Amino acid sequence: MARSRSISGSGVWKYLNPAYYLRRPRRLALLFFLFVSVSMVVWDRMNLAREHEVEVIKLTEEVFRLEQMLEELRGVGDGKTLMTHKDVPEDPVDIERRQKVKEAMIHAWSSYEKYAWGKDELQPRTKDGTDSFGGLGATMIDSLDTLYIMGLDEQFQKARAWVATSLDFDKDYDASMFETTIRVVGGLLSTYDLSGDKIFLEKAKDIADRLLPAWNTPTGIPYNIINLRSGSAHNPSWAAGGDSILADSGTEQLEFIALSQRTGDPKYQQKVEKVITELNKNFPADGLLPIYINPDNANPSYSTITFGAMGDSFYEYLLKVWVQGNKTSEVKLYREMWEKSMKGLLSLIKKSTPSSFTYIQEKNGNSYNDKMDELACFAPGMLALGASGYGPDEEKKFLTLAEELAWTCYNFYQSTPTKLAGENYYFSAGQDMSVGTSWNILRPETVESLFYLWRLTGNKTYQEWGWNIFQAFEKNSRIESGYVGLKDVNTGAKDNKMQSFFLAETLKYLYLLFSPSSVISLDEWVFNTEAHPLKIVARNNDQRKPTITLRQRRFGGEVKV
Ligand code: DMJ
Repeated sequence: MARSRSISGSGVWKYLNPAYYLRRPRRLALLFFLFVSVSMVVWDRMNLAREHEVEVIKLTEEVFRLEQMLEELRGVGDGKTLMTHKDVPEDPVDIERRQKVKEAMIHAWSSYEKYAWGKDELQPRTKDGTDSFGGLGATMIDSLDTLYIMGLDEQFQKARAWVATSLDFDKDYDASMFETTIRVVGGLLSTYDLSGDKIFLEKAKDIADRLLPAWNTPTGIPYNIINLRSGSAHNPSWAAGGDSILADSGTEQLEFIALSQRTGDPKYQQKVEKVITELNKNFPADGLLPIYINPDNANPSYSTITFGAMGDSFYEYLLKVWVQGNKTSEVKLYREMWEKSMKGLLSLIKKSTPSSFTYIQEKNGNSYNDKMDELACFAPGMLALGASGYGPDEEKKFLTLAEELAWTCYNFYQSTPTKLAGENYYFSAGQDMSVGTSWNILRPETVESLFYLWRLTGNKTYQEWGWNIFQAFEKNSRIESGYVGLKDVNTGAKDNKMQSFFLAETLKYLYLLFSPSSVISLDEWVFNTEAHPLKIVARNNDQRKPTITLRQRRFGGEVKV
């Protein structure tokens, strides 16, 4: 009795006894119904949670991917794969290398900021600055677009503030109109094209107006030195008989045409185009001009013909004005002159022995000199850029020549103990190449050509060569307070200057060598000789293409596309 009372009496235990339900089928049904309902609710909740989880994971991945893209747009990728606009996954090695180059730029820039703020150039070993260009903040202006392209926003904004408040061109200083044009006018215009910020255009106009009197000569071929305050111009005393230098006189077309396009004032374009029409009057069949030209009668003086110092960028600009002018009939003359010059270049091509390195000789009258400047290493890039304007056979021929010359230039670096190139090389029979002037001042020409060849052929070898050159700079030229040149590439002895073109050109081309081709696309931009990209827009009288309106852009945006 006591036992049965305890079971039947316990309210809980009786519900666990199956017999209880067998005797009460309705309760059994209710219980079954309850069980199914609860199970369904639980299952539903769990499913929902799982779906949410998947959704959250997807969203997190998407956020991560977008963050990566944003980082890349700002130029601060962290080694993760990014799809380019063509949906081609980016090589993680490229991203890593680009990051390393960017870090080099940060080091160069912060050293300049710390020791030489506002000065033309940093002297890293004495930790001070020097005004080698008259106090125009050459490194500051030369660096603006590199900072912008690399997405170094904070540094860019600080430099912009300096330009707005402290950049003053009213200087009683005899400036090189060539250096001032390519670095200052070019740097400011490029930054305007990238950012849409009017302050850069205003400043570019200010300095260009100060340079304009240099073209007031009987022929329009400019004097190469001009006082920024008085406008009084002359040629350097060391140039033959007061002549103008070919490269200095024929390397302003891109910048001044761009300025006319952006201001709507034709006077800049008129001045610089007159130089070319004047030179074309007696342009030789081989398109090669000596480095000294008389500004009074446009006659070339008996002097060296070279694709190196003092000749180089004249030929570069003949091609690039054609590119800048959308390759239309308006600019046909430039292409024609350039093609003539390339015939002349072919006549200077020779092979070394025993290793058959292709090089460009120099010429004086009828005698040839087996010497090539590292400066002439811009030529492979130029040839690659211009090759596509020829028919298929010529295109192939010039592209092949570009690749052969690039190999020679790369070996200018590889052949020295420091793996950095000297300033020029001699080619004696049986001895291939040997360094002449043995300094290296952080020049960009070879990496510039590697950049073009990589962009135009897609051959990764050029990236490898560029990376090796970058590492040699890191090893030999990087010091705690910036980057220095070498007095001698054989010993590694250091000089005391961080050239502004190291930030404007060398590091920019290296960065772009490891960037997707949509970053400063060669279809939309043309680089001036100081590596400042200028947007290709319709020429003023070209009706075929609508004018592209430059507009204010978000920082770092639209540089890529
Ligand atoms: C730069 O100022 C320009 O590239 C110019 O065309 C040649 N010299 C330096 C770099 O070497």
